[in-house]
Amino acid sequence: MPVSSVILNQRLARGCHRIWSGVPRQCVHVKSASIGSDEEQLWEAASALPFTRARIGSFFQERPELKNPFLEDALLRGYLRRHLPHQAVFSDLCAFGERVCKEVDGWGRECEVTPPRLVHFDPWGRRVDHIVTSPAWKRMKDLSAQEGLVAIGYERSYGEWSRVYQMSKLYIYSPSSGLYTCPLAMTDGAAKVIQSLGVSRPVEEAFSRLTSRQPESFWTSGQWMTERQGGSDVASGTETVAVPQTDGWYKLHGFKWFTSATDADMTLTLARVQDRTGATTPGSKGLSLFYAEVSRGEDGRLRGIEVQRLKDKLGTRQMPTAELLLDGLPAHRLSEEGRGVASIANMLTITRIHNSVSAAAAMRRVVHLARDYATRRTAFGKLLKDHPLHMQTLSRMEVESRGAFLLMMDVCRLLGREECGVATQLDSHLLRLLTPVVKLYTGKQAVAVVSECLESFGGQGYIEDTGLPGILRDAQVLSIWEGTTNVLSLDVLRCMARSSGMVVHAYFSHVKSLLAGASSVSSLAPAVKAVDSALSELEGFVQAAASRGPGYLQLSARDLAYSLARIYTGALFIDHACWEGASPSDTYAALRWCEQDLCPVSTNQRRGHYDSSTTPLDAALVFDCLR
Ligand code: UCC
Repeated sequence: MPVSSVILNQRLARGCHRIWSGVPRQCVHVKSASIGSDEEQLWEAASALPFTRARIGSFFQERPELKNPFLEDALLRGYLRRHLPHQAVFSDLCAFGERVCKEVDGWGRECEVTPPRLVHFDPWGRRVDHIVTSPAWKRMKDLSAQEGLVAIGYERSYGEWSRVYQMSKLYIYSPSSGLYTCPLAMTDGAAKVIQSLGVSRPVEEAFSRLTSRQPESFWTSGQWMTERQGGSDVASGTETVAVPQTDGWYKLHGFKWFTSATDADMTLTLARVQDRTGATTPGSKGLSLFYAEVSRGEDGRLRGIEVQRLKDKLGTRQMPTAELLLDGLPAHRLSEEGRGVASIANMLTITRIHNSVSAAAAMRRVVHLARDYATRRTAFGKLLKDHPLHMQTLSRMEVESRGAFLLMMDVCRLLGREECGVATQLDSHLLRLLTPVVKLYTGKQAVAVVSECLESFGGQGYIEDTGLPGILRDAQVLSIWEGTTNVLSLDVLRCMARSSGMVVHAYFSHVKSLLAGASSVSSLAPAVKAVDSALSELEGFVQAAASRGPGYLQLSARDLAYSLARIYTGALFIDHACWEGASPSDTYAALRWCEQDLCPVSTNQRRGHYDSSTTPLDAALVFDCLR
């Protein structure tokens, strides 16, 4: 190659610094072809440059570092300092946070890259239906027992604050858990159902295993509710029948369309008891709640279960989700006949709260990583943290994450009070109303915040082995399972109607009492004013809507639930910022939260969104046949 070409290549190499890796390959070719000393000197000079030969340059972006999630979370520590100032709790959470970032987070990644698989047959053709999970998934089970991730809620060592302690631990753990929080949510829910129905034979042993700290005896539970006809409309969608046996047990026959974490040791499930003629009662009144163990016979086959296939999902790939044929599964009836939905409702309350913990935790995790990345990544001549627009974006996400945390923790507080027998009627009403509210609101927030946050890593946020895309995929399920946003919005209406409005009365009086405590804090005045006026609007809406038809209320259900969430969270922000140990960040976050439209249900009412004339227009728009 002529010397002039070499020089040209060098210029190209300089000009395309960092972006064009084609140049070095040509330089390699030059070296092998060089014969004269001039050319060798040129080669020496060229190889001192970046991107010469087959090099890829000297610049490598530093990865965001996961630090101890307990120590990094000022709001979590502040909240616990305020409500649960026990040295033992702080030491445990700090040690666990260290374990999560140093050890467990890697296992979570292992779960993601080694998803479960189903082995239907053994090498000799016998049906075995083995769900093979990764070693990391199994380690998660042992860790869950050792760390008391379910047990803490039942040991109640910290009385009414035990749930807050347990959920703080799960909040630290969740984003690194490889979705092991899903079986833990159902395990906790099953323990709660058993406890509320009475811990007696034959579920005594199951209860002690579900709440055990011993890895060798710890069990997880499934929650098999969803059938082909629908996951939401459980009352009419459940076809599984329970055939009574002479020993008092039942055999279940049916098909469960989504069963999560199917490697569980036991399950709670719904079925319709058959009478002597084989008939069953339709609807909700025909459903009973059953307990079944997942076990194998001497032939190695699952007793009464065939695993049809594993689901191919957008996210939660770390965890097996299966279709199951129940073909004579031995089961014990836990509820009275026909009280299945009411009896499993406790499980739904627990899993919905766990869902909110995971949602708040996902937001916290991405903001934590983005914050760290902003101190490492330089663009346009300075670190990301020195770009005001970038920091504005991160601070908005920080406010959302804090809001999700405060709302979620308050529901955990209420749950703890109820379980320890210290809940007032107001607390119980609030817990019933806020459980669907926190689940639906934080589930949606998580998808938005995680999606937004991936942008703050640039293209790296879209690269699979950074682990970041998996967080978004897993967040997407949070607004779907355990009741979609609309189903839960309707649950809000249902509990308002069933309590004859008591749940909203409790809501209004609690928010007012939180605001009253802040009336003299001038720095929070704009926030207090915003929440106060949104609350008046909401009260006005609820009073007026009562005289409208059910169709009107139904159309408002989603906005109503959002309003309940935003106003209540605003009051929690204010309350937390008033605490004597609060920081200026707490005040600033409260002010920011309260700047948004806190009462979208009034806003959209004024726009006529719930008027009956709007419904045909909405439908015509969707089908594009507006005239
Ligand atoms: O299984 C699934 C995936 C498992 C994965 C777990 C992940 C956990 C999170 C992990 C975090 C990482 S997903 C399953 C998803 N399916 C659902 O969530 C069901 C969604 N549908 C509903 O929630 C519906 O609203 C139904 C099924 C509850 C509605 O059924 P009914 O029969 O129409 O219900 P009714 O008639 O309204 O209520 C029947 C009884 C009433 O009690 P009584 O008879 O005493 O008046 C209600 O008060 O049940 C009571 N009840 C409730 N109680 C109904 N809902 C509730 C509730 N939410 N809380 C308390």
